[in-house]
Parts: sequence; structure tokens; C-alpha cells
Amino acid sequence: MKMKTRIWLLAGAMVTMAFAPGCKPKGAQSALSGDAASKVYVAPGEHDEFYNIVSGGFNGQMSVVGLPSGRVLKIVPVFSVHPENGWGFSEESKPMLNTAHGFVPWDDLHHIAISTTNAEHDARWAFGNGNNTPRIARVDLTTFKTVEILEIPNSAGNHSSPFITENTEYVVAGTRFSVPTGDNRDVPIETYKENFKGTISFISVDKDHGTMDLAFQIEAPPFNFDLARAGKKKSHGWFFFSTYNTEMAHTLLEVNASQKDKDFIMAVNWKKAEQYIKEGKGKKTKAKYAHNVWDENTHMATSTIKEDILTLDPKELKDIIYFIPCPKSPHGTDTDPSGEYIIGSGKLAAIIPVFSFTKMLKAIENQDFEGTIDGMPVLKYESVLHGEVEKPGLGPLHTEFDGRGNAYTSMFVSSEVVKWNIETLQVLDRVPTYYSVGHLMIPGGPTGKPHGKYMVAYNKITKDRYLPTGPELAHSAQLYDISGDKMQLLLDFPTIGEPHYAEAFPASLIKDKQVKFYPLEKNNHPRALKGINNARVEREGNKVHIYMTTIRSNFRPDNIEGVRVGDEVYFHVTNLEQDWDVPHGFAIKGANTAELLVMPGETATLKWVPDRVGIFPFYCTDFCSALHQEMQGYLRVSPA
Ligand code: CUK
Ligand code: CUA
Repeated sequence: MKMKTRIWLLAGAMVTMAFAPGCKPKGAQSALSGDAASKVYVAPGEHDEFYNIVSGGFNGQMSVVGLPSGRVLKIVPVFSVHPENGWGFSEESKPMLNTAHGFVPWDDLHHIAISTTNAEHDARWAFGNGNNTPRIARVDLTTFKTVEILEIPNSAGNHSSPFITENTEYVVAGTRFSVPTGDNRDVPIETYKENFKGTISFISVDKDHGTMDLAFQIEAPPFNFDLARAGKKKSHGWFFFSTYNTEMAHTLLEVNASQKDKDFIMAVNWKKAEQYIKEGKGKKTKAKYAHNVWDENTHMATSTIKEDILTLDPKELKDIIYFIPCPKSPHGTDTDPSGEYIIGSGKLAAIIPVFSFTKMLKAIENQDFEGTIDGMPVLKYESVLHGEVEKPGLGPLHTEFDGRGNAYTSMFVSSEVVKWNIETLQVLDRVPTYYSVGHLMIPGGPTGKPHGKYMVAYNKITKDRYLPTGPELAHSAQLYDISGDKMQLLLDFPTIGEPHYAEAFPASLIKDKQVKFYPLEKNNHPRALKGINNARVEREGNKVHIYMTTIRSNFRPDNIEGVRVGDEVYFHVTNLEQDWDVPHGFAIKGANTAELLVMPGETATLKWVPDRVGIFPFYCTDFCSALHQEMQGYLRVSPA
């Protein structure tokens, strides 16, 4: 209603105010103090205390940032091609970006989930979602490489993912857009309520290898699913999704999806769903999806198109899904470290509701329902409510926890982070963010064991925080010390792409497990070389295979003749180095195929189809030794 309009107008007003010249925000001074500087100072040669894995949003990558320094340690290419290391350019990596619709070399990565055991980070894998062409990726945290991408069928706008259960049994994905299920269909958009479905996917994760498998899907009503969190400890076995557009509008959502006073947190009893699957109650359905896996043995990816799905229908199996009314268009939903409290962040709500898992179970047992949706019970708000946080600020989005009984909620509209006590619901402290914070993150914050020392705000608007760089500014993160009663701003740092969510964990969990190079004797790439002796050129019809080696500081072979216009030329480059941090690059003049970066002991392939005669120099793109500049060669292309 009017409420909504007013809040957004207010949002506009506040944003304008915040940037008015001469209106320097208060609190900026605290960041200038020597005390703050010493808290983020990591001396040269020293390491950061935490790895922070940050989503890149529309750049489709993850970045790795050290905390507390804010230094960028690496960009991990995930869904988008990345010239720095040939991701999506090498023949080996291209299948990773395959989908049921072909090669899609970009996506919009919003959320990170770090693997857990017993609700604590084990940091074996980092999962990330692709929103655009629904996908879930898994990054191995010993190589910081994307090793698996699973496409999600019956989904569009895979926003509500990837969220994991406490032992990483499942990665969960909810669709943002409801869509016709199956391999899409040509139906009138007006038939939304009949033909469109909201689908929740449960993807099992292999305990030892991490390999994902689409275990089952639940056909939910055509709401929009925004975010989710698994229950943990006492609520292990349940999942909680925030929903909006429970009005089921398909046009002008800005107005039509904000009619109702309350939307829902959708509680899903996944243990029950799992049991129904075991009992054979899943319907067999079909829709195509790609499953792409990187093989560390061959250093190659394979892509398989699958189509078999097991679907549960909660209209028939009525004890899987329960709806908890939640004001108003909830964005984040978060569960506290004990698993007892579920927090819904209605972005248009004036309070923050905190629900009790114990009360929810009781309400289900007593059938304390106010109605049903397609036969699925709607619980009474009051019977599940632990309490409401009053006057928290405007536009609550996301909540994290410090493990000391406090919650921290980001306030997008009023541009602040608010600290409050989960039991008493009292607001304890608030700090401004610059500006319009989206997600926030505490290391271990979504787990059963937060490390409540730092909090990072990932802000949507940057404006005057850094030296200006034309119309496009880097997004902005801010690091706060939360170890005391009052939060203290320590550091501003720019991010890579748009950070939505991030997770951080102690560096000690993985820093001694890092792979430094790949042993050559274990390189099972079919075109690998084990030494310089077999470096050669082989023709098979119109295909020319160049078996090439790199070692400081030469390519073998380095003079290549016999290639003709229109040939398919494959450079299979094996890096013979067996030492840490000695990759070699490969690029050839004018080729439309970008470059390779080959890790020590690895083989990578660049394909090029020359379209003209001439001499084409190639060279190493990564400064690798004093004679790096000498690392070069020529390829001659003759007429067809
Ligand atoms: S979303 Cu970005 S601020 Cu995509 Cu998790 Cu909430
Ligand atoms: Cu190899 Cu530069």
C-alpha cells in the first residue's frame, strides 16, 4: 500500500542526503584512528587470519580476500570466461560452461556456501550459484579451482541457492521465477497460476569427493523464492525459504507483489521428503540439464546432459511444507547458531520477526493452522513467533550472528548495521554503512560456530568512498570490529564485481592443504608429454596437433611449419615445471582464442583455425624467468 511507496521515497531521500556535499557522514573519523589501522595491519610477509570467499555478482566469479587486511588474493573463475588463466578458452575448460542450451560463458553469482561438518566450516568446498542460467558450482579449496557445475532444471533465476545442510548432505536451490516445468513450453503468461511452478531442488553432495547429484525436486506453489537457510542442531532436517510475490502476480510486481501484509517463510521438512523418496513416492519427470565435472587426473572437463528427475508433490504429501506468515516481502531468512531461531527480514517491514523452531513444531503438532495453500498448512503467526525486534531501522535484508547471543542485521534503506540480542530482542548498537548495505558477513556467521571478531558489510552504493574513476565505481566493502560492545569501523576496501554474499573461515583450516603443483607422472591428459623429447607436430586429416612443452625458458617445438589455412590447429601445451608458482602462458598473434595459463605439471589446449597465410609469432604471457622475453616461437601458415 502507501507504506511501501513511502519507504522507497524515503530511501531516495536518505541516499540523496547521505551524498549531499559538506554532509560528510559521521563515524568516518573512527576509521582514521591509529587504533583501527593497527587492527587491520598485516605486516609484509605475514598472513591474514581469515579467508573470505566473496561472490562477484554479475562478473560470474568468486574472489578470495584476506581478512582483516582486505587484500585480494585471487579471482576464481566460475561461470564466466577469464582470460587471466584461460578459463573457458582452453579446450579442457570449455565443457565446464556447457548447459542444456549450449555454451553459456557468463552468469550472475550471488551466494557462497562453504562446506560444513556438524554445522561448522570444514572448508573443503565453496559452492556458488549462477542466477541467470540456473547452475550451482563447486570450487575445490585445495586448488581454488571450479571442479563441478550442475545445471538446475525447472528453475529460472536460481537466486535461492546454494544453501547447505549442516553436514553438507544437500545443497539446496529454489527458483526465483516460477516457470512452466519440463523443457519449457509455449503457454500464455496469463495462465501463470495453472502452468507456472516454483521448484525447490535438493542436490546431494558425495561425502568424500563432493560430487553433486540432483536427488529430488519439490513442486512448490508459484511464489518467488528469494533466499534460504538450513536448520541446524535442533532444527537439523528442516529448511527455511523466504518467499515474496505470494500474490502470484506476473506483471508490475513492484506494486502487485506488495499487496499483502504478509508473505511467508516456507518451512520444508527435508528429512521427511528424503524418506518419501526412499519409499518410492517420487514421480519420475523429465527436463534437460547439464552436469559438468573437472577431472584432476586428466585435467579435462566432461559435460553430460541428463534429464531424469524425481519430483515430490506436496499437494499430495501434505507434511513436507508449512508456511509461516512473515511481514512483508522477506528477503533474507537466517537461522541462529543454536538452530532455535529463524529470522525473517521483510524488506518492507517495520519490525524484524524472530520465529521459534520449538514453537513451530508445537504449532504443527497442535494443528494450529490459519488456513492452507493447495492443502499445505499455513501456521498462525503468533503461535510461531518468539518476538519482534522493534524499530530496528529501515529495509532489513540479512542477518548474521556472533556466537555470543547477538544478531547483526543489514538495513538497506537506512544504510546501517544493527546489533540486537536474540533472546531479549533489544537493539544494542547501530553503525552507519557507506552506503546501502546488502549482505553482511561474520566469519562462520551462518554456521553453529561463528568467529565473532569481525563483520564485513558489502555495500550496494560507493559514491565518494574512493578516488573517483568516472561513472563506474568499484563496489565497496567495510570491515568492522565487533569484538566489543560497540561496533567499530576499521577499513574500507573495494571489491571485484558486485559482492552479494560471502563467507569467511579461519585460514588455518586450509592453508597447509594447498596443492602447489601437479606431479607430471600423474598427469593422465591423453596429449600430455612427460619430457621435451616427444615434442612434435602431428597431422590427422585437417587437424594439426602440436604437442608442445614449456620449461624455463623455451617452447618445444618453437618453429612450426606445415599448417594450412582452414586447418584446426590444437596447441597441447604441457608445462614441465615441477615447482610452486611457475605457470607458463601461451598466446599466438591475432588468434581469436585468447590465451592459456598452464599450471606446473598440467596440460592445456588452445584451438585455433587460421584464416589467412603468414607468419604468426607466439609467446609466453606470464613473466616466468630472466629469459621470459626469450620464450617465443613462430608458426607458419601456408595456403590451403
Ligand atoms: S541478494 Cu544481494 S543483497 Cu542476491 Cu543475497 Cu540480498
Ligand atoms: Cu614462460 Cu614467461
